[in-house]
Amino acid sequence: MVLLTKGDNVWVDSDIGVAIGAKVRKVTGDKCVVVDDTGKERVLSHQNGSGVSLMHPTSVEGVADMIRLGDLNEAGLLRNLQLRHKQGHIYTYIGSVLVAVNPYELLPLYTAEQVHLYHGRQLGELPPHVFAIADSCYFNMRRNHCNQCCIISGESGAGKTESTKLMLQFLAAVSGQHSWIEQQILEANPILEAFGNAKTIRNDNSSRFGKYVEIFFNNKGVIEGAHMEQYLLEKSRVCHQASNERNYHIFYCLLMGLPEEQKKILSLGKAEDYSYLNASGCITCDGREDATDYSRIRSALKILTFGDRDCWDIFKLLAAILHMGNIDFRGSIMNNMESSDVSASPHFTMSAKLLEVDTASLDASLTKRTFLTNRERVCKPLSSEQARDTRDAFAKAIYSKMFLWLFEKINVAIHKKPAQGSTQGYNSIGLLDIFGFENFKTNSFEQLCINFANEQLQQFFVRHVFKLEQEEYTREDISWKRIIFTDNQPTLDLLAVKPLNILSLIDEESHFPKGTDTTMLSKMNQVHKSNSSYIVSKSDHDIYFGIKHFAGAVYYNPTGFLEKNRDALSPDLMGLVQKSSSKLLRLLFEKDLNANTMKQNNSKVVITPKSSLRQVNEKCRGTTTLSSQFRQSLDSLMRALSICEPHFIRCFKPNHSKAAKLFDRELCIRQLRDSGMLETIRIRKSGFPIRHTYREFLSRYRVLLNTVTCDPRTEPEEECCNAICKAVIRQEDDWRIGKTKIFLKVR
Ligand code: AOV
Ligand code: MG
Repeated sequence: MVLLTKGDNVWVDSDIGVAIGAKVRKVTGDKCVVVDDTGKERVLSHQNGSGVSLMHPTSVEGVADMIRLGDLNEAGLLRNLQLRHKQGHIYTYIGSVLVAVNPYELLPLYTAEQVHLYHGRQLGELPPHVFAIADSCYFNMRRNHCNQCCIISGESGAGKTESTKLMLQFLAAVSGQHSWIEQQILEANPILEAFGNAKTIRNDNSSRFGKYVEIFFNNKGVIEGAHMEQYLLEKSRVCHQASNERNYHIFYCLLMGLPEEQKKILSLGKAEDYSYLNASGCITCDGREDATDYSRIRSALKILTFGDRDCWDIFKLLAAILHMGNIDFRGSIMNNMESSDVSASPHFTMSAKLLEVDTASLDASLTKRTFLTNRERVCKPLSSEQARDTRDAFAKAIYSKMFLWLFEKINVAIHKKPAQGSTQGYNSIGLLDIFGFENFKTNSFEQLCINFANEQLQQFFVRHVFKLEQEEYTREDISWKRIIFTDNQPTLDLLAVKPLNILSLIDEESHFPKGTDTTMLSKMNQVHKSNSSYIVSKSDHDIYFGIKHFAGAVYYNPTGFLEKNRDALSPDLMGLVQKSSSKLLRLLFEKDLNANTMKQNNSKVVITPKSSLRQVNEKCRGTTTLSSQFRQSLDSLMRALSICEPHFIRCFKPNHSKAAKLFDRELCIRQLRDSGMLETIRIRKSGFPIRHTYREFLSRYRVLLNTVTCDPRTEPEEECCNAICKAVIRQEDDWRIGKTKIFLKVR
């Protein structure tokens, strides 16, 4: 045991496998009493004191930039975050990466004075803050005339969406015009959150879609417009929620906020009345005022050019979805085949009325399904279970298409094309707030897509921080300590790059008429059994497969994968939509309807009762699957990000109870590990993050050059740079002269 005296700060072993800080209280003989950071008293002796070491002074008080930590290990990072969290400092830097720990309470950090304070300051000049990152984006954009992006990551409930809103608030404030367009951009949020966020067990306001917001600035640094991209709304939530979770906020807001007379017209009652809302055992959400939110959403809709008529049409469809959820079916046997009938109910009649279709057509399209093959059209009755699935598929489709339409309409409102010929000088700042890594008890197709997106972002981060950095040092031929880092490329290869990768296998099987979830699984097992990122199903009866993600292994249940990926409505429902008098409903399905008509015209239609259900062909569904759409939009996102100067915010969730001032060490160490923070810090510390070409450097720091020793008119630029560094920077190790650039360390 190291020799200790009273008052020493030390590291001692803890039960979660990472050392914890402690203070020496008493030393008697070979025994030593310490109190650890959790307030627990321990007695150390020679027997159990082997893991004890003295704490570096930087860890005692904590540092604002963790690059400065002397104890550069997990314990050091963890204690630093914990200490700062306790002191009310939720923000900490790792070089230029911001770590934000969710405070779960309102802090007085986001006032107009704070905006003013952080505007125009260098990163690190003031205490770490999300505004400092926003200002850094703004400053770099204006100085370098280069688009910026900020990638905000972290697990569910860590604070990504709140950080995004704060960034936006800051940018709107420094843009300084208080213009209509700025207000519109800010007001888009309440709408998107109402329709795209829900209470989950992890987060009372969980975003169930990803978004990338790009804000356009003119050459005076004033906001001119914005564009938003959305990724993969979780549509299953419209029909089912896990226990204690809620459907999308908008449903509850509608039921609580809509004036009585309008509710009457839509025949709406209480949330408890609807099976799409009452099955999860959770109707209200602490801290949310659904009625107040309703007015907030109404006014936001107005600001974003949704007229009263638009709103009424939206509400009608939302009401239709709720009524549809209450439609039930009775099973029966018809011609030796399972079939079903709609049970008569006011909900059924109301659904038809709100969808503006006649009851007979609605009935038929929910209880029968037509299959088009190349030669014929076959109409099969559906069992009551299949009819329920069809009903749910319709409700989900209406909702998700409505969400897309809202997005598009908002984009039209906030997008202002730069005036002709003035595109020069326009730059943008993009903010990415995407769903975090997910690993639930049961993981399905949605989790696979979400985790795939997170792998891509992790790779982007890894590439930016590690790979590109190392490559540049090699290219510039400068010496430095090589860092071993975890590269998640093998997992990405398995998911989407290698031939017969997981996503393409899923896609292929979705197009294959005879494909089922089981055939898909057995192909995956067969092709990837020896891939070290793949976890093969344990036996032929085991239905799970696993993927080793950068943030841990996830086991997926492939049941429903193909159905979800095909993402197609029956031709009967498409026909129903086509016949509807509701303009909005037809508009939502416009693209699908066009595609569908083309298909119908191409097929000769013959009805033979013998045709099997199996004879489904992909021509009757859309040819683009959900996963390929998602991949395309992610690809274009990655391309967009790759031409920006990136900034990173890593959000941390301090505890699972949404409580202020509570820091769960075990939860936080996992997040530190998953996000590769220790490696980030190591590379930042050993690397040279500031770099300039010789010319840039000279033009900036020429004043520091003692022209007696080195004259830029006669000496090469390289020599002059070196001379400046020698004169100004004391430590030899703090700069490097590369082949074309000069590299500097941060201190
Ligand atoms: P997420 O976006 O990362 O989760 P949110 O941004 O929705 O998480 O944050 C969750 C909740 O934490 C918020 O509703 C706030 O109550 C609280 N919170 C977060 N950041 C702050 C802050 N800076 N100040 C005060 N409270 C905060 V998800 O979207 O579930 O992955 O899908
Ligand atoms: Mg969110």
